[in-house]
Amino acid sequence: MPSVAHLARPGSASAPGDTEGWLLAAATNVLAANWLGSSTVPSRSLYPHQWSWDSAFISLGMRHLSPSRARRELRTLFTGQWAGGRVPHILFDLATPPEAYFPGPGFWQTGATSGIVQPPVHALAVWEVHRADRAGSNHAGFLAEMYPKLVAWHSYLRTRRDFSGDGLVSIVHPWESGMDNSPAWDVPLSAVTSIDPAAFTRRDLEHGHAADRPTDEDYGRYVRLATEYRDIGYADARWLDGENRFAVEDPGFNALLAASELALDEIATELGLPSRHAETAARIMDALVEHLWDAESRFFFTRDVLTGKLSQEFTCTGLLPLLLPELPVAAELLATATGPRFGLGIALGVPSYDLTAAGFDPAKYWRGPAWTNIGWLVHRGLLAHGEPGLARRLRSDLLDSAWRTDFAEYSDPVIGEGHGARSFSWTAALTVDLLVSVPAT
Ligand code: 2M8
Repeated sequence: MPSVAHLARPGSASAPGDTEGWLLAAATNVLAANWLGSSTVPSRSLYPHQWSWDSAFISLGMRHLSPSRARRELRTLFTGQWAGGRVPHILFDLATPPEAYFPGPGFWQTGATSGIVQPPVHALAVWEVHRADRAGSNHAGFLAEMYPKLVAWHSYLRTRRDFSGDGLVSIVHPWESGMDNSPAWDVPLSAVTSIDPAAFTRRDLEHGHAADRPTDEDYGRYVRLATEYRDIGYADARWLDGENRFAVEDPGFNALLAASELALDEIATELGLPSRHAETAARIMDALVEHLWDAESRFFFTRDVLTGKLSQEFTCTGLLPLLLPELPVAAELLATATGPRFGLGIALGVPSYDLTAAGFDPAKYWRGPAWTNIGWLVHRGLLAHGEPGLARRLRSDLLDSAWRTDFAEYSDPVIGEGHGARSFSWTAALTVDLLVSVPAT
């Protein structure tokens, strides 16, 4: 285990009975053990490379322990940025054996990255990392370095991925949502022909329980989509031509883009630059409400761009617009969040799927379990909408879960049992942030 001495916060040594101090030290240990030298792996076993949105969440916790390392995490990720602004969802550690993860660099054929993306949490992370250590960040020229990269990243999404023309970004693969196996993708994915599972070797099953992971048939569809996208050279303009396509507007992805535009506005102002980012954020929010909000269900659904249809599945991505402080339907969305479908205030964390749905499964990947990153985002949304009591309860659940499950990748929202990888980086990092950022009253 690498030494964590240099990551310890001053005054954070735990005393007898100091459970939060103990938890902070344990989370710090996880982050130290998962550090590769210039970035952090989500998990040593299951995910041995750098993942895009994981790194953003990791930096949000790391900023309290070592702001320079948090900056390094984000800067490393952006070394994988493509010329057109795209930030790939994986930056491969080429020293890791190719058989450690599938699909690896040999599959994507782009050098050291994948070709798809993940939700744009990065500007928000860059801004928070900067705020944690303004002097060090200014000295390192962090904001000035990151701002044009972030602008190019958002511009790629907003110009190349607005397939409907309605001002919303589409994802071309379930993996792009970060919520891979969500029931929200079942209908659009059913139009995709699965590749014969014998044609590739799943590495995820070597580490996770097969019953908790996506089925072979769905995995074959993931591989089919990635192959199709790769084979047109990742050319978004050509994506809607042809068969075996997936193009979906995801409320969580777009809400994070809007929240990140608000962060870009703060960054531009700090740099003394003119900014239109707040207007852009407002336009994305308006498009979310106009096209993905269902007033009768009081929920944001995903929209299949190929059929124009809204999904009817209540999945946690529909809660993420709560991140937007000006959201005009926040009260209605909060009513859904605290109702029987998500049980906020009663459930342990934020369930990834409707507790009342026939297909709810508390252990299956993104089909029911609670994930710390979603809990952290909803916690932020609750604070933005004047719900400190609910936020406090959620914070306490998230910390409790991290403690009991050894920083599990995800957990059962009913009985609290941990699932997936343990010593999972974003669980540890966001635990640090919850411990340090919000007073435990
Ligand atoms: C999971 O996704 C990867 C593919 O990107 C996988 O299943 O192999 C998701 O939970 C995703 O949100 C996460 O970023 C990634 C690494 O933690 O794992």
